[in-house]
Amino acid sequence: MGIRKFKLAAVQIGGIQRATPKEETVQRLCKLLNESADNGATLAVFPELSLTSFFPRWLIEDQEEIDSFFEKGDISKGVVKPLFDAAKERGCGFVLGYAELTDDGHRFNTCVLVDNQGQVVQKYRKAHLPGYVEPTEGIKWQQLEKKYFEYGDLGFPAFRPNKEWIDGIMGMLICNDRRWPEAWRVYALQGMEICFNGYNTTADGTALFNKVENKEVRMYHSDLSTKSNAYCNSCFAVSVAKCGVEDDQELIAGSLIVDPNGLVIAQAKTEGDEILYADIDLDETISGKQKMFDFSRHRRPELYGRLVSQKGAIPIE
Ligand code: CDT
Repeated sequence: MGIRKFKLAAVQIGGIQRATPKEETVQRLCKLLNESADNGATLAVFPELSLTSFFPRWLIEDQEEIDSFFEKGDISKGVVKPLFDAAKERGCGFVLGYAELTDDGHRFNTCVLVDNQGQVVQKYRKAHLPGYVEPTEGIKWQQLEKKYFEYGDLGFPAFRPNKEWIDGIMGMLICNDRRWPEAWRVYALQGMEICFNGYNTTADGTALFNKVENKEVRMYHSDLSTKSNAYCNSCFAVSVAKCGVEDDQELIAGSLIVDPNGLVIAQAKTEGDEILYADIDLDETISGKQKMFDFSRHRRPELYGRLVSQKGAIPIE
């Protein structure tokens, strides 16, 4: 029988510089996983692109250089193996974001959930890719995720990990996905009780996105997305940042763990490596799912057709 109550560690990490060897970064992650386990955590959640700098900020033309940011084939082998070994040795699973290059040449912004036996339980590939395919002229930092990655092709598959470990229904999102309520709802319609989301969100969005999107507003949007979607889907939500100054560009921090009422259980205070802990009881999701958000009694799918039949807004005349 698995557990419904467990200690979770949200492992915020400070910037990873382009020049840092991956082996060094993996050692840093191992140390943080070991510290999480020392403090009783059963699961440690790392952010999006936890092995490298956030390379979509640059226009890189050299294919070998692009490839150096990706992990090819089986993620449990190669440079990340020490983290898998640590998970098994310490009985502490993890969620890890990385750039995936498949054996047949496809590229995704991916994360995996690895259990306490060091086994990959589930993979998720980012569905909502922000930014552009082509660089924007006249700005210092690009957002070229649409150039380097393909759209995730796995949908939003909720999953139960190894039932000898945590007995709950989980889902994963990556960064920009957290801003799209549809993604959360598709998971919630599969009974999701906890959602993991890693992010790399640049602090200054005023040049490329919206002139009000300074660091403070971006932090607010990040919190708001996590809290509101946790509440409306009656699930725990764990949003974890790669943050601080990375290759001269600032990323927001503010990692947080939210309960099914949308209330913050823990939030990061620093802009660097910091582990947040929360005692999760998955049964706390039950009341919301049986009352306010009892989908089977209250949802009106017959009125929601536009959600799937239409992509962009079509303003009325
Ligand atoms: N990495 C990532 O997805 N970043 C985006 C920045 C786009 S700005 C709205 C994010 O949604 O945080």
